[in-house]
Amino acid sequence: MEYKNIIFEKKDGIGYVTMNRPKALNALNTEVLTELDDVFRAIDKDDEVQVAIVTGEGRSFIAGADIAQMSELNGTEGRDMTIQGQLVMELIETINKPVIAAVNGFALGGGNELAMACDIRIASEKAKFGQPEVNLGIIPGYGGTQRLPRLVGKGMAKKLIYSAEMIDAQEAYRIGLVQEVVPAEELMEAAEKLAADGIDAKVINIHTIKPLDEELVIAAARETGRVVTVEEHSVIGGLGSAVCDVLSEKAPTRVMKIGINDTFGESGPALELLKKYGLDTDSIYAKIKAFACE
Ligand code: CO8
Repeated sequence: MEYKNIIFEKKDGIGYVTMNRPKALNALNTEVLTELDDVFRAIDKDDEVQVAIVTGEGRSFIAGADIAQMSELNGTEGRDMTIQGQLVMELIETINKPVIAAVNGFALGGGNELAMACDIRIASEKAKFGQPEVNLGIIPGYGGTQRLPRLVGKGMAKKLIYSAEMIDAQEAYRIGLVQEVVPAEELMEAAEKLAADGIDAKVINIHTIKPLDEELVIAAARETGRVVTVEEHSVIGGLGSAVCDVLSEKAPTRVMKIGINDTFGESGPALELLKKYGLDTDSIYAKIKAFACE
């Protein structure tokens, strides 16, 4: 497919997806969503791409769904565009490769939702985040009502969604929406460094590490009969890949990532799963520590 609104390049194992509709602050219309769907399907299948980085051309990452287009849609078309957006976010979240959002500017509405569908978010100091949909009489319909609370907690997610407040990169970092803030001129370098760590780590089981969705975790646990936890922030490099590498060679099991709070909290589905399979948190934790020491 020939792209009009995005640029796709690959270099040294990294696939770069650059949103390229700067006059509309890279807003997502149905054509852009179709192109994103195509490019992420291609990335998923492309052996030359091990990690993807999404960023935006100009002063915006993505300023949301295209308001001009939305205002012209009838109810059925509006529903179709909502579902199309949801499917693109789900695709990004579940492809077989890590996806890093390098947020250069506005990440609003559907733009923040796309950033949240990525595995990791690095922000430029100039980035701004928000879910301003309520100002338009709609909701964060591309999955933001689900992904935002998972990242920042229910209370903070509701505060952001109800208020439509726009926050800066430091505040986004403080609440856990982004994992790193860097000066604007260092953004791509920082994202590339993270991507290169992922490539070096040769994470074999990234597909099974990626799912955060409880349903997927439960399904995979049923399939494998085993649960191994990996600390949330160590998907690329560090403890996560160490556990991955060791387990994939030494133990015939698949590795999953579960939010650390789910796993070690006093209740929750992950703990129930551990119990169900006769595993206790202490032994799992000891196992992870042992692998990390090797
Ligand atoms: N859609 C279409 N065009 C946009 C958008 C957008 N989301 N955002 C900005 N633009 C366009 C502007 O219309 C303007 O175009 P033009 O030059 O032709 O007039 C150009 O980009 C530059 O924008 P501004 O002049 O407004 O630039 P400012 O620096 O003054 O302001 C802002 C920048 C603050 C980002 C401002 O443009 C803004 O508030 N944009 C809208 C942000 C927003 O509300 N986003 C949420 C959209 S809704 C959404 O994402 C819903 C997703 C889920 C849908 C599911 C349905 C249930």
